[in-house]
Amino acid sequence: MSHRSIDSARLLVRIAELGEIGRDAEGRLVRLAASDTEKLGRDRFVAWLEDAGLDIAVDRIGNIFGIWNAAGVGEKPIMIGSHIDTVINAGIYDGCYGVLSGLEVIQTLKSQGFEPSRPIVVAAFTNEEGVRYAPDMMGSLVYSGGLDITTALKTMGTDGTVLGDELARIGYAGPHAPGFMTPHAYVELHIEQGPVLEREGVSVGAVENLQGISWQKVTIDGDANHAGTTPISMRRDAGYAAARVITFLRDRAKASNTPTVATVGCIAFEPNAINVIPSRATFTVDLRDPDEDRLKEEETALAAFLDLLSSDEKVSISVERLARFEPVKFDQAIVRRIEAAARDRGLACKRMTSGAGHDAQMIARMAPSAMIFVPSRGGISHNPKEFTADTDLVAGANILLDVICGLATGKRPE
Ligand code: HGY
Ligand code: MN
Ligand code: MN
Repeated sequence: MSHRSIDSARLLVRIAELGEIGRDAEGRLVRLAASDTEKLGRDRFVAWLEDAGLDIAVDRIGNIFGIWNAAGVGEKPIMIGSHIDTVINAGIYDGCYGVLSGLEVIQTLKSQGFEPSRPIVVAAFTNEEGVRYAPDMMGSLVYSGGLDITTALKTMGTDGTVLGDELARIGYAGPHAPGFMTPHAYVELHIEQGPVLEREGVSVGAVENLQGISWQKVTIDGDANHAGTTPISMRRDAGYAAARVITFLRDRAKASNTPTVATVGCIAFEPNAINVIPSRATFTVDLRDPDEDRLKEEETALAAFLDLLSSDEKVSISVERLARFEPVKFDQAIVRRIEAAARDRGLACKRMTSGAGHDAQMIARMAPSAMIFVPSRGGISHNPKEFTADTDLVAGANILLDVICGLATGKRPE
């Protein structure tokens, strides 16, 4: 059976080129949401959309859309999306692979004279990573009505900036109301960012659900005091208390025999001096579980431990919620299309749960959505060592092509 195929060279060249945009003095890839480096990435993506002859729209939260109004203008479009913002010292595939593959699919179909029954759109959502402005997946959350746009634009970043000001400063505070196009269907292609596909030698993941996410910021206040003269029994040591939380979370997750994961990714001490007992420790807690009840149990257990700790260590503890998303189930019909497309191409395919958060979990609030995964070498991501083989990148993009063809004609892929 002959299959359509994307222009693999064009896709791979663009992934590599975008992966070089936004590197800092140490060569690290850092394109935090609404930053100057992210603007460079946005500008490059918009230039590619223009080259492809697409209509371009930007909404008030800075989401960028390339629209192929081939038919059924104004009808619900088929949307392909992901993100081009990154974490700190990122790999080059997370998010960018899905956005550039969406553009590639549209350009391929246009060049092959394909006549879709409805518009096809590629989207780059703002602030998927949530590193500078919490919560993560913010642009797609606002787009799908999960967060009020005015509230989102007022979000204060970890650097004291305000998201709305930064979007205006980089020229991406667009005119369109978030949600101005309701997708007929949404498909996101993404690297797995985990070890499963590679370990099982499977080329394609048909992602049928995504785990719940809980982000909190914890502040522990004790007393600064002299590191040499203060007896252990007299200390109100915020640093030591924070360390007890970190080990509590790891020990609990490890002992749980469930998929529960817990991460303390950011931590800061005050006054942060070698010979001063920390008066304050501020850190983040990222809890995840595919089961909502278990995720709630983890949050309750943490709260109880913090209560115990505050009396044990004579410190005061406050908690701020940064993000909370329940587990999401994706659209079974689209998942079946992904499996059929892999089968038709003779590729092994496995149904999966996503451990990472993605824009698809937000767009699933407004349209049938699902995801396609391709293997990550060593399961590594959010790390410059992030890697997916070209053959897997191309295979995933061709699966996306087939799924979009099927959705755009209502029929199975050719
Ligand atoms: O946090 C996540 O899972 C995603 O990378 N934003
Ligand atoms: Mn991502
Ligand atoms: Mn990510």
